[in-house]
Amino acid sequence: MNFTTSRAIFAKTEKLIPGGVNSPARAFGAVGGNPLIIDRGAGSKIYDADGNEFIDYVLSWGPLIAGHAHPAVIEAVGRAVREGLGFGAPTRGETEIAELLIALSPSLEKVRLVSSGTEATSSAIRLARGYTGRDKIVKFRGCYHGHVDSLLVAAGSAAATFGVPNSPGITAGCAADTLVLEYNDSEGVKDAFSRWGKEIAGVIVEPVAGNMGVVPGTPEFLGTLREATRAAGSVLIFDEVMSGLRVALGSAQARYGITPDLSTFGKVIGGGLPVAAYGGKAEIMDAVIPVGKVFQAGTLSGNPVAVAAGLATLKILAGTENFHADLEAKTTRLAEGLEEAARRAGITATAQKCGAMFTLFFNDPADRGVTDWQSAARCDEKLFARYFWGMIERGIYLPCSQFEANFTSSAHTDEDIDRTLDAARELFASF
Ligand code: HOZ
Repeated sequence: MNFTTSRAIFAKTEKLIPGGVNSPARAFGAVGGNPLIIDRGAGSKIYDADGNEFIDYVLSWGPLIAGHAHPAVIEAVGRAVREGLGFGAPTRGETEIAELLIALSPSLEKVRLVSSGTEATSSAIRLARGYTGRDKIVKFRGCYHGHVDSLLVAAGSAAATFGVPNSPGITAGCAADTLVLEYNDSEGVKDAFSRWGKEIAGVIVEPVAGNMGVVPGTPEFLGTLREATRAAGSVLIFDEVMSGLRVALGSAQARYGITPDLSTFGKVIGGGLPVAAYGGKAEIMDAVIPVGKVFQAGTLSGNPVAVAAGLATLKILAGTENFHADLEAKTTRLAEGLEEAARRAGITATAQKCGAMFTLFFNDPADRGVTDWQSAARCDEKLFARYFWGMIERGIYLPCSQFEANFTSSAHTDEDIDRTLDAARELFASF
């Protein structure tokens, strides 16, 4: 495959933008080489600056659950653009998307739109503190909640990929009220609550972790969080930026049957444009300004063009029979097929999935799968890098880190899955 044009453009970009990327997850830091410059996408495929075609399992890091440039989404965005790019005033679309999101999500009584997952999680944390009048927040090692100062401690995603557990620039004071516990460790949760329960404002957790690769929370762990927070009067926050509307129409909270007090959304609810949200119990949400005193604002919050993309996407999900069941079946065939291809070649790998997200972990043979950050960190990243580039050479575009989730869309066909599995079989046989 020829990457000459991508290389030339990236060489220039590197001089203009730190690392040549506007977000570190895209930097190919863990796999080496240069990121490809992507020109366009259609359905399940993307095309780079050299004209190479790839089946895409990044999907803009999750939002494109209906594939690239879905006609209904493009039509809705085009219509919105022609009516004006933004007003800084309420619009009909905001009412419609709030109504639909609340109808689909078991825990939502009220919701506030923002523009990024980071804004959603930082607002939810502030709200939990403002509502309870307490300071401490619990997070879990390997979970990532955007680049919120107080949560960028023992974080997953690019922070894990680049080995930056705590970023310079975050004051000790800012992170002092963040308690870091181990994911899927119910005893650790019980212990922390027995010591500090009455000081804990909230617990934030990815119910299906996607930022150390896909590591589903166990029902027992998530149930323990629900019980412990309820007993202590703390706010349970499900960060569903990645899992929201993807692992089920009602998100992870419906799949697990556990109702958090607050939830954050992003990615799928924007359909590829910048929409995110936080919401939950009306009593807590009414602590937000202008009803309450907890401040949060944004010029682009609820932008009509972005909302049009999100709303069109939600209507596809809600209006297509068996949307999630079909997508999950496709994802299962792919994930299990990749694991089987590795096994046949004598390579230890475990495919973990939930709904339409999965990760093939090149895990330590001594571990029974990946259940927390420790077992994720023991994976063979060098082998992952060979897998990544081998798949690129075969026309398959994967997330460029062992610690990220792969995503599927309704645009991925059975033929796409077959081609991906054929590529993996050929590649693993060559190792
Ligand atoms: N939240 C994304 C993956 N964990 C990162 C997206 C990006 O940086 O582009």
